[in-house]
Formats: sequence, structure tokens, C-alpha cells
Amino acid sequence: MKFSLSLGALVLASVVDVALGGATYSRTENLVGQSFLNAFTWQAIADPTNGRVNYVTEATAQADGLVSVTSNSVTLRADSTTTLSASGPGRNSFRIQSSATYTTHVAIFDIEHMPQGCGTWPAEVGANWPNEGEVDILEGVNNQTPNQSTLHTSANCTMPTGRAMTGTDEGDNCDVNETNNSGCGVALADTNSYGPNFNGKGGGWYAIERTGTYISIYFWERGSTSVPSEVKTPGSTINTSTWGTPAAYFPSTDCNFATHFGPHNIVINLTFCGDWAGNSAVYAASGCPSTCVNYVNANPSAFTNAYFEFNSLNIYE
Ligand SMILES: *[C@@H]1O[C@H](CO)[C@@H](O)[C@H](O)[C@H]1NC(C)=O
Ligand SMILES: *[C@@H]1O[C@H](CO)[C@@H](O)[C@H](O)[C@H]1NC(C)=O
Ligand SMILES: *[C@@H]1O[C@H](CO)[C@@H](O)[C@H](O)[C@H]1NC(C)=O
Ligand SMILES: *[C@@H]1O[C@H](CO)[C@@H](O)[C@H](O)[C@H]1NC(C)=O
Ligand SMILES: *[C@@H]1O[C@H](CO)[C@@H](O)[C@H](O)[C@H]1NC(C)=O
Ligand SMILES: CC(=O)N[C@H]1CO[C@H](CO)[C@@H](O)[C@@H]1O
Repeated sequence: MKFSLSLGALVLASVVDVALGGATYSRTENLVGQSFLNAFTWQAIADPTNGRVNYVTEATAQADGLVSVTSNSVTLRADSTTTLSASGPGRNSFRIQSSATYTTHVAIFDIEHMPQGCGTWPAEVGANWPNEGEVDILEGVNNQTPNQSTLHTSANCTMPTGRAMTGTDEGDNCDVNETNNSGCGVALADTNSYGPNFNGKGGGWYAIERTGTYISIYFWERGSTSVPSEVKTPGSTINTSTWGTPAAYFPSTDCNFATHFGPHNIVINLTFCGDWAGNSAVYAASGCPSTCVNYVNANPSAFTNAYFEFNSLNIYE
């Protein structure tokens, strides 16, 4: 299974209130419950990553109980009751994309639960992929590492070594062509940032800050004493220079951001198997049984915990 919380590109750009070097921002969206859901559109499309998945419409998701909303949460899940025919479509799941696009911005995701289980994967992206870039804020597979944040770009975008971040540099070349789609990833240091550990803690906060000269990813687990109060209880303004060292830091030193990153939509998706999670070596290393596709077809109850629960999404520009 594989799920993503990504920012990629599509259309417009709302702008902007930036100060230099760590910045202050004003809130433009406070998305909770129904307003969170309303900010996204459902994409019942073929999975670009070739997963054993069937992305459904919002109407189908509602009818099948794959989406639920309360006054303070949104839950998005995959089907966990249907045994699939090998010759039929994949497991029903969700792929939603923000209607708005973002350039310079901060997004704070308060996440209670993320998909876990054998065969899962989450992502943000740009339309004209990879030419407008993609930032995978959170991406993981099969309960396993990598729990990483990654940039995917066109050619001539690299990251310097020795960056000021708490995560571990997993590769400096962001060019998808030269890295077989891997891009430049940073493994997060906090072992509670992903999978069952994350869920056991009651989740936490992921945040992205994108400016004209850097992209930073922050993570704080629930209960952390270092989570800034303006992240824990989002208000009308934030000042990211008070947030400490980011988990992952991607500066524009050797990457022209203007030519590598366009306006990005937020994409939240959950797929099974496919290019990464279903890769036989990756799948075998995760200790999951059978082959990925057979497992996904035959074991609906294994996907009971394949869900995202979001408490809120606050956007600042
Ligand atoms: C989510 O969608 C983005 C954009 O298409 C893609 O790059 C990413 O791999 C997808 N992740 C999953 C889990 O489908
Ligand atoms: C893709 O990368 C290969 C090297 O891995 C290079 O030879 C080729 O020119 C690149 N193609 C493009 C379109 O950048
Ligand atoms: C943001 O925080 C930094 C670091 O504490 C501080 O120097 C700066 O004055 C703050 N900016 C604003 C507008 O409050
Ligand atoms: C690569 O990017 C640098 C700036 O980061 C620029 O100076 C250089 O001309 C670019 N090279 C190519 C081949 O586009
Ligand atoms: C590139 O990735 C594909 C699919 O993820 C994989 O099948 C292939 O072996 C990889 N190629 C290289 C050279 O690593
Ligand atoms: C939860 C988890 O898998 N954490 C891992 C994140 O990545 C780092 C670096 O690869 C590992 O050391 C952690 O164990």
C-alpha cells in the first residue's frame, strides 16, 4: 500500500506576503471538517503510478462509506470489505486534489491517523509533471522506511550537502530522469513520523513552507514539547523563523526555483502496489505475505487501517 500527501502543480497562484529569511504569513484558509472536504475535488482517474487501485468519485465514496466528516475531522479510507476478482478493477480508494494552487505558502496538516498496512503510499504535485516540480511532504510504503520528504524535478536541480536539517540526505539530484523517478529525498529523523508508530502517538503535524528560495518540511509528533503553539493551535498569523530546524530543507542554491516549480495543488492519495510499493524487492523486504496484487485482491480486512484522518489544514500566504 502506498499513500501520499503531495504538492504538485496545476493552475492559479494566490499571493503573497513574504518577509525575508524565515518569514511571517497570514492565514488564507482554515479548513476543518466539511470545509476541508469542500476545498478538494475527487479525481476518479487511472493511477499514474500503476497501482492495484480504483480511484472513485465522491458520490461512490459517500455511498460506500469511504469518506466521513464530522465537525472537526475528515476521514478518507480505502475499501476494506470487498474481495477482488483478479480480472476486475483494483481496490476502491481516494485521490483528492485541492481546487486552489499555491506558490509561496505554508500549509500545516494536523493528522490524526495515516494509512498503514501491507501493500500503501501518500503525496503534493505540479501539473506539467515533472516540469513544475513535485514535493512529497509525506510518502511511505508498507509500514516501512523510507519515511521521507522528497522533491521531484526536471533536469539541473540539485541540493547542496551539509544542509541545516534534522533529517538524513538520501540523494542530492532531484531530476526524475537521472534518478529513475526517485528525486532527492530526506529521511526524517523522528521514528514516529510514519506508519504504526505515528498512529500510536495519535499522529502529529506536518508542515511545508515554500518560498522563492527554499522549501522546508517540518514534523512534530503529537505530545511533543517542541511543537510551536502557533502550529498546535493555528491562529491568524505565523512566523516560521521561530519554528527551529526543519526536518528537511531544500534550498535554491543549485536549483532555479522559478524554472523548476510552478503553482502546486495539494494531492492526497492512497494506492496499492504499483511502481514503488509493488516492486517485488520492496514488497518482500517489508515482510508482507504473498505478492502485493494477490494480497490486495484477497484480503480486504487487511485494509481496515488504510485511512487518513485529518483534524485540520491551515494555509498561510
Ligand atoms: C499521488 O499522486 C502524485 C501525483 O500524481 C504522485 O506523484 C504520487 O506518486 C501519488 N501517490 C500515490 C500514493 O498514489
Ligand atoms: C535522462 O538521463 C540520462 C542519463 O541518466 C541522459 O543520458 C538523458 O539525456 C536524459 N534525458 C533527458 C530528456 O534529460
Ligand atoms: C519572527 O521571529 C524572529 C525570530 O524570533 C524575530 O526576529 C522576528 O522579529 C519575528 N518577526 C515578526 C514580524 O514578528
Ligand atoms: C543550471 O542551473 C544553473 C542555476 O542553478 C544555471 O546557471 C545553468 O545555466 C543551468 N544549466 C543548464 C544547462 O540549464
Ligand atoms: C526504475 O524503476 C522501475 C520501476 O520502479 C524499475 O522497474 C527499474 O528496475 C528501475 N530501473 C533502474 C535502472 O533502477
Ligand atoms: C519510523 C521509521 O521508519 N523511521 C525511520 C526514518 O528514516 C530513518 C533514516 O532512514 C530511519 O533511521 C528511521 O528508523
